[in-house]
Order: sequence, then structure tokens, then C-alpha cells
Amino acid sequence: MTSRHCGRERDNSNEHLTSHGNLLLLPVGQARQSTCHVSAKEPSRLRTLLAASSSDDDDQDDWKHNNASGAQLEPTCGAELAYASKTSRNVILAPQTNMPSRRHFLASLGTAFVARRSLFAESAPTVARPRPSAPQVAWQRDELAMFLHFGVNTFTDREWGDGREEPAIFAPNELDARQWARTAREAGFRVLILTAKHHDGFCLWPTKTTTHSVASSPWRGGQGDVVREVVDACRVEGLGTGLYLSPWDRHEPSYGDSARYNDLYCAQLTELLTNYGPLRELWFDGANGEGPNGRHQVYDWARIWGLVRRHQPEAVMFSDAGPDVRWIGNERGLAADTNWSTVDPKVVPYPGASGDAVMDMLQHGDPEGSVWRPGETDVSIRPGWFYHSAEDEGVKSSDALVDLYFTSVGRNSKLLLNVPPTRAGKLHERDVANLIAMRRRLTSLFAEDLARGRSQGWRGTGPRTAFLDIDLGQTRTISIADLREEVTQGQAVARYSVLGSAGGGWQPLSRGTTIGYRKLDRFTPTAVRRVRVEIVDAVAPPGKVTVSLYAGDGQRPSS
Ligand code: FUL
Repeated sequence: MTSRHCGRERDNSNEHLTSHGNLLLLPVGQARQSTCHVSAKEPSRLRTLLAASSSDDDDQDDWKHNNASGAQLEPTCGAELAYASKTSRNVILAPQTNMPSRRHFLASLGTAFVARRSLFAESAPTVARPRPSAPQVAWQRDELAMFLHFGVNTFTDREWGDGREEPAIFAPNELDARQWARTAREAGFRVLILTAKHHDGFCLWPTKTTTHSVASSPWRGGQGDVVREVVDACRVEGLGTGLYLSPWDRHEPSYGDSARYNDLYCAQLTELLTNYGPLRELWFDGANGEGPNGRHQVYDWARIWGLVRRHQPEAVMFSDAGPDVRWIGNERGLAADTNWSTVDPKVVPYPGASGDAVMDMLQHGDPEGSVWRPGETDVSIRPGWFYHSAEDEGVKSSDALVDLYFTSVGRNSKLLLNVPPTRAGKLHERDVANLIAMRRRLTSLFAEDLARGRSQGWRGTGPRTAFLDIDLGQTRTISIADLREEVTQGQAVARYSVLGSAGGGWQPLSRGTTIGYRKLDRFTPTAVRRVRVEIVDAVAPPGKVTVSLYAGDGQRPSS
């Protein structure tokens, strides 16, 4: 079953192509061995790719450094190359020119390994590590996306429809997608992700694949298209659009007749991918309930992901199993403190896979993982995903929303916050007020970086350790440390500590494990003149870590 889902459980499934590029190296001799391929047609092209993969001179220096430290680039059978360094972490390069196209695609769900830029190249051999694609970097830098759960459940007061809802109940008489997008922009969100279809099967666009859609509802005289209105509103407000298309469909009679339903699902997806302009994210839920008469639907993930790559190559795909972005493992808004953006793809072979190892991989990632697949933290501003007036008192406060920012964005993740429209088709005024208050507080918290303009010279103390002293010029009270690795270069830091000194000795302020895109630590407000950040451990020679320091507003986390 699993191989049917995405083909990653095959014994030989350790190929990895880039999701958006095509350069891959293969580390061998590691505790966890993984194989990667380069789509180079011949050795000379391979060398060109290697050089081209280093977007700046420093990267090329790393490559030269590797060669200087004993690496050899040697042709093997056919166009294969073996890059064997004298380090224990050798790298083999292999072409994928003979791969059948389907295998080629499956392999493409990994991410590039390339030599990593390091501050410590002189003192340690450079190790090939996965790096993000450009769309993955853009996805993470957005920091905030707004989820919109909207559909027949909004009108039945349910969380999961059973597929028997009458399209006529869908009647949002004041639907205002501009209000959704404007609120999102004002609150600092960069993308809206709409449930184009939830598990009930009701389609919010006039699909040709079924009559169970807005075309059968009296809303806008049967001419309505919520997807179009959201895409248009996002364009006007300068936001990106993402779509959720539930594979589980409780209305569709063909669900459970795997081949037939996969055809229908792919036709729906193709409509969304080809009729609405550029999309930023496709959101695939792993729910896989029973079909009529207990039939089991086997989703064709390779085909589904292939359609997205073909029609929207700049979009990222979310699911438990990526391929670009993974679920963070809970719906409470909590990324784990230790959160690697790399994973071992074999541990989560398909969306909806379960088990302790799966949950552990989703929450923490894997420092030795072979693909770049950062975690997305989805959580609702209300107790449910859909709007229920009975939950108006349960809207998360602005302080709770700020906390979510710290436990998601501030733990190397991205926050996908659900704000469900009401039956009228608007965001509720309480939700809007709390979102705007959240933005105000975040803006004020991060208004003045006390380390800005201060010299940040890292000093290496060993192959994987370093420290940085920042002199603030005068004694300042700080309570937030904001640390960032340059994730375009990958992720390396495994343990760090932050210390402060007002003139006497150093006192600990915070410490942690991973940093990644951004790590936000809050601690007791402390008056300091100097701050020291120590990298105590790393899985590869770490790149530059940028440090910002903030006073904070004296408020402790609300939970
Ligand atoms: C879950 C779904 O079952 C919920 O209804 C919701 O859409 C959430 C975001 O994903 O798997």
C-alpha cells in the first residue's frame, strides 16, 4: 500500500532529486546512508552544475577547499562520477539520465545536497547538506499564512460534513473576500489558503467534475466562484493564494473506487492549477476515510504531486509527507523546540501515515535527514476549524496569538493560522480585532533591535563550535533573543546558549538546540552591556548566525 502511495518504501528509494532544481550529491559512509543523483548528462556538465550551485564566491571556496583537502572527482561507469574525499563523509554523484520519467519524478521529491558555506572552512572539512529550494525559502520568509475554512459546514454548524448537504444551504449573503484579504494584510499575513473542497466534497468553485458545488447553490445566482473571489482579493491586497483540496470526499460516489476517484480528484486539481493564475501553496490533508460500502480509497500521490509540479512549479506542496513542506505534528500551534528542517523521507512515506516514529519525525525532523522539508504549524484562532457562533467567546486573545508566533515562527516553523469566515461570509469582528492587536504588539516588540549596527564577529573555537560577543555600547534591558541561521545555506546548529554581562561575569539568559530560519527566546528582563552567543554543537560547520536583541514589553508568555 505504501509503495502505491508515493513509492518511498522501495528498498532502492533513496534517490533524491531537487524539488525545484536538479543538482544532487550523494553522501556515503554516514551513519544513515542516502543516495542522490545529478541530472548531469556528462561529467563536464556535472562540474558546471557543481560550480553553478554555489551562488557566491564563498561557496566556490568551499568546493575548492574540499578539493584542497583531498577530494577527488573521478568518473565511474557510464557518466557516473564518484566524489571521494578523505573525510568519513564521502559524496558520490550519479546522473539520472536513464531514469524512467515516473521514477525520475518520485526521486525529484527530495532536495539538493550541496557544499555548505561555513565560517570554519579552515578548521573542518565541509560536509554536503540539504538546502531549500527558492520556493521553500520564500514560503518560510512569509512567516504567516491565513487559513480559511469555509463551506457547507459553516451553515450546518459542523466540523466534518457527511456529503449529504444540500448545495442550497451555502448562502453567504455578504461574502467579502476583500475583507478577508485586507484583514490578513493589515495583520501581517502574506498568503491566504482557502478550503476549495473539504471532506464533505462541496466545491467552492464551479467545477466541471460534479454538480456538488457553488454552481448548484442560489448564491450569486449560481454564478459564484469563491476561489476566484479569493484569488482576485489576494492580488489586490498583494497576497499570495493557496488552496486546500481534500482528497477524502464523503459526497463523491466514486470515492473508494481508486482509479476512478483518482481521475476525478486529479481533474479537480487540474482545474484549480490551471484556471486561477499562480498559486503559492497546495495543501493536502492525509484524511483517508472509508468510501461507500467500506471501500478503501488509495490515493495516487505521485500523480497528484506531479500535476502540481507540472502546472505550478513555483508552488510548495504541504502534507505529512511534503514533498516541500511537512505538517508539524499537532494542531495546537506548537513547533518542537528541537526542529530540523531536514527529514528522512522514508519515515513518513505518505500523508496520513501514523506511528510514534512518524510523529517524532514530523515534530523534530532529523539532523541527518536527506531532504529539506520544513514544518508548517497549523492552528485555529477558534476551537474549531469552521465558524460556529457558539465559539465566539473562544477566540484566542491577541496575547495568545503572539505566543503562537513565538512557538511557530520562533521555532523554525511557519504559522498557518485559521480564521474562519462567518455565515455572512466575513471574518468576525472579534477575530479581526485580535489579529490587528497581535500585529500591533509584534510590531512594537520587534521595533528596536538593540544589537543593530553593533559588530557581530563570530570566532570559531573548534570545527563545530564558535562564539560571538556583542557590545551594546551601554547597559540595556533585554528579554528577547532572535537568532537566525542563513537557511539558504542549510541548517547546522544543534546546541547554543545566550549569556549576558553587565560588567561582572557572564550569566545565562537562554539556551536551546536548533536555530534554523529563526529562533526566538524569551527570558526574564535582564540589564546587560554585553551579550555572548555560543554555538556549543553543530551537525556541520555552522554558517553565520545573525543575532538581534529586544527589550520586550515585560509581558510573560500568556500560557
Ligand atoms: C484536518 C481536517 O480533518 C480538519 O477538518 C481540518 O481541515 C484540518 C486543518 O486538517 O486533518
